[in-house]
Amino acid sequence: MDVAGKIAFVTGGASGIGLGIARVLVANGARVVLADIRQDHLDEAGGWFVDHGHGCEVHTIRLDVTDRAGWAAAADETEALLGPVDILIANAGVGLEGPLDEASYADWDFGLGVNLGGVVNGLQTFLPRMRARGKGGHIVNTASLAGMVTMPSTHAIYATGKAAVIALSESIRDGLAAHGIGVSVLCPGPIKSNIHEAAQNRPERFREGSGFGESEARLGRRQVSELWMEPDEVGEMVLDAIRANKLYVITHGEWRDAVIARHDAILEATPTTSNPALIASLMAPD
Ligand code: NAI
Ligand code: GGE
Repeated sequence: MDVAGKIAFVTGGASGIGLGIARVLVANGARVVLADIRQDHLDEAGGWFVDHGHGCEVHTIRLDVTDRAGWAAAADETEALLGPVDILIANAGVGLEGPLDEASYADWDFGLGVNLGGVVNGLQTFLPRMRARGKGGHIVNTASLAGMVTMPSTHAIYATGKAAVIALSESIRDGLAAHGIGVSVLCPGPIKSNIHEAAQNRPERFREGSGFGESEARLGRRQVSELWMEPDEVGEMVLDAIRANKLYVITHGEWRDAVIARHDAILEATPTTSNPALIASLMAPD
């Protein structure tokens, strides 16, 4: 599908990759809602579009992607102001990391709640609306290369959520294709962004008992490297994936050997023997 004249809803749209995607969509004729938990990011990003003559094409909504009632309200607000959503970019995420031994339930709930739950809530909110309208659409979920390769234990929560976003995106594709809705999963390597601000993006209820305080404070002092990719370049890759309904968007080649190593190990452990009747036996009767 093309994006000109379409309505896009971008979570985490007020910073980094989400903002890069939003800029590219607007430059190509879409109207965009930036949905984000951070009011400071929303004000700055909204101001940028006004300054660049696109104030009318962009609307900002404060949304915590773990808040299901908030999702319904944001979808209603979007429909009332701009019209029904054609493109969902479920991109909001947090780069939490820390020693596995220190991880508490608050850290697991925060990491999986935002990075996986945010994508689930987006799908549950917008799929029925897209379906009822019957005009198709496209869903882009932001995962990470960290969901494709074997990660160190400091990133267990992050990798768990991102691998799940990849599996979710892969498995919904056939069911959504039947309704003319495309699906892409974005797996970036390092991109210039504010991902180091995880501590500032942690909703109040996930703060008590966190074991990641020290790691999050250290991450907060990390500098963005000039080596990392510009978010607008990611936006162009996402635009191409929406237009051609490409499943995987992988921004970097640096982890190619790690992808091969993981898939080789999986194949190595997979028997070559099989009983053709076995898979058919799993089908439930009508
Ligand atoms: P970012 O921090 O610059 O942007 C993320 C935006 O999401 C922020 O504006 C933040 O306020 C918002 N956000 C955080 N929690 C939220 C919540 N509960 N509800 C609504 N909005 C929320 O970071 P970046 O890097 O642009 O991250 C976007 C996505 O890209 C994330 O899912 C991240 O895991 C993923 N990613 C980032 C990579 C990178 O190198 N920057 C690489 C691979 C994946
Ligand atoms: C740029 O900063 C980050 C971060 O702090 C956490 C996660 C990520 C980027 C990304 O999702 C990717 C980078 O490609 O995840 C990795 C983080 C560390 C090592 C390897 C990663 O992916 C293969």
